[in-house]
Amino acid sequence: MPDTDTTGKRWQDMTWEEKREERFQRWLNPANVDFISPEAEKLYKERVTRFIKAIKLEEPDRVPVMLPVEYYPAYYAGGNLKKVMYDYDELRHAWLKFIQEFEMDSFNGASLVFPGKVLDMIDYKIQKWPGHGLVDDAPSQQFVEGEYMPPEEYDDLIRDPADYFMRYFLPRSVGAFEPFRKLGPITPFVSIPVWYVSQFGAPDIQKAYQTLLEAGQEAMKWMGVVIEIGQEALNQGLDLLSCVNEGLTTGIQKVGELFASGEYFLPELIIGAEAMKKALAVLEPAMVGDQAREVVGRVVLGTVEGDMHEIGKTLVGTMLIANGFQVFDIGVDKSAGEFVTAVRENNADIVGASALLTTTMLQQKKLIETLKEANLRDKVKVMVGGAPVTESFAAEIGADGYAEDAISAVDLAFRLIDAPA
Ligand code: B1M
Repeated sequence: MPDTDTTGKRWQDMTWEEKREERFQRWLNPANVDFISPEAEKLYKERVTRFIKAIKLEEPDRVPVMLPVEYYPAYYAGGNLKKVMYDYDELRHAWLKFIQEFEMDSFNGASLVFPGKVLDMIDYKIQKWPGHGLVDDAPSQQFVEGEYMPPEEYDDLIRDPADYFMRYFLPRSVGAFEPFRKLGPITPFVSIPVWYVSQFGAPDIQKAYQTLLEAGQEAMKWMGVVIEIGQEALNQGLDLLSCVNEGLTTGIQKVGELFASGEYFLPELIIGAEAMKKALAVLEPAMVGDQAREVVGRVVLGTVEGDMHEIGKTLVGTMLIANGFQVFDIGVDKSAGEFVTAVRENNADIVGASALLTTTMLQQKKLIETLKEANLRDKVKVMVGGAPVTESFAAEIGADGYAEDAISAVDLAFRLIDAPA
C-alpha cells in the first residue's frame, strides 16, 4: 500500500478500520483500468460493492458469485489443457471467451495454467502434465509420488530454509537446479566472495544458469498473457442474458448431444440439468430485477403432461416476469385439465405450454382442444415452445404463436396481448 491514504493520512497512523476502508476505496476505484464502457464500470462497482458488503457482514444485493473453474475454459473453448499450457494465443482466446460468456463477480485469472514450455525447460519433476507424461486431454496435472524431503533433512530445513531449498530441495525436484547441489552454502560466507564466486565458473553451473535465464524469458511471455487476461477481465462488463444463452444453454445442449450419441447416460443428463438449475437460481434474481411495476399481462405457464423438462419453461417465465408479466408457473407434467383450471382461476391472458419430447408435443394440441371444450379458447391466447416444436407445428395445432427461445417468447407475448414491448 502507498504511504498515505486518499485523504493524505499516513498509513502507519491509521486504525485497522481506516486501513480496511482505504483498501475498499482503492478496490472500488482501481488505478489503470480502462473500462470498455460506462456499463462495464457500473457492473464492476456493483460487483465490488457486493464483495465489500459480504466482507463487512452487511447484506449484499445478492450472494457474490465466484466460479472455481480451474481449467474448464480450455475445454469450453473447444481445446484442452495441453493446448492452453503450450500455446499462449490459445490460452488468451479460451480465457477471454470464458470471461465474455459467463457472468461472474470475480475471476481467478489464468495464472493456474502453468506454461508447459517453461516446465519442460527447467525439467520440473514433481508433476506430470498433458503433453509431458499425460495424454493431451488429461483434465489436470498429476503429482508424481516420491520422497522429496526425507525426515533426516527436516533440521537442515529449519536451520536455513533458503540454503536447504537451493542446495537440496530444488536440485532434487527440478532438473535445471541439479548442479546447484555442489554449491557451497552461502550463509556462513564473509569477506571477499572470490571463493564463492569461483564456483560459477564450473560449466554445469553455467549451463544451469543459462537454462534458467532462457526459462525466465519464456515465463515472462506467459506472464504477459496472464496479465493481459486479468486486465481485460477488469475492463469488461458482462450481461446476464448472454451468459445464459451462450454459456449455460450451450452447455446443456452439448450434454443433450452427448446423451443422444450414447456418450452420456441419464446420470450425466441429470447432473447437467441440476448444474444449470443451480446456476439459473443464482442468476434469476438479477435477471428479474425490480418487479414493482404495472402488470402488462397474466400468463399461465407449464410443461405438458408426461414431460418433466422444466429448465426452458422456467427461463421463459423468468424473462416474462422481467418484462412485466405476471406469471403463474404451474410446474411440469401438467395435464390439459390442470392448465385449463389455472387459466380460469387466474383469469389469464395467455397460456404457455412447453414440450421437450416428440412424444409429448401432442399434449399441446390436446390443451387447445380442452380449452375449446371449456369455452375458454376465445378468452386466452395459446403460446407453445420447446426444442422439438416448430412454427408449422404450432400453426397446424391451432396455437396463436410459437417462440423459439425465451426472448422471442417475450416478444410473442407482447404481440399476443397487443401491447407495446
Ligand atoms: Co431430457 N431429453 N429426457 N432430460 N433432455 C431431451 C429433450 C433430448 C432431446 C435429449 C437427447 O436425446 N438429445 C431427448 C428428447 C428426444 C426426443 O424426444 N426426440 C430427451 C430424453 C429422451 C429424455 C428422457 C426420455 C431420457 C430417459 O429417461 N431415458 C427423459 C424424459 C423424462 C420426461 O420428461 N418424462 C429425460 C429426462 C431429462 C432430465 C430429467 C434428466 C433433464 C431435465 C431436468 C429438468 O428440466 N429439471 C433433461 C435434460 C436437461 C435434457 C436436455 C439435455 C436439455 C433440456 C434443457 O433444459 N435445455 C435435452 C436436450 C436438448 O434440448 N438439447 C433433453 C435448456 C433449455 C434452456 O432449453 O428446454 O429447449 P429448452 O428451452 C428453450 C426453448 O426450447 C424455448 O425457450 C427456452 C429458452 O431458450 N422454450 C419455449 C421452451 N419452452 C418454451 C415455451 C414457450 C416458448 C419457448 O412458450 C410457452
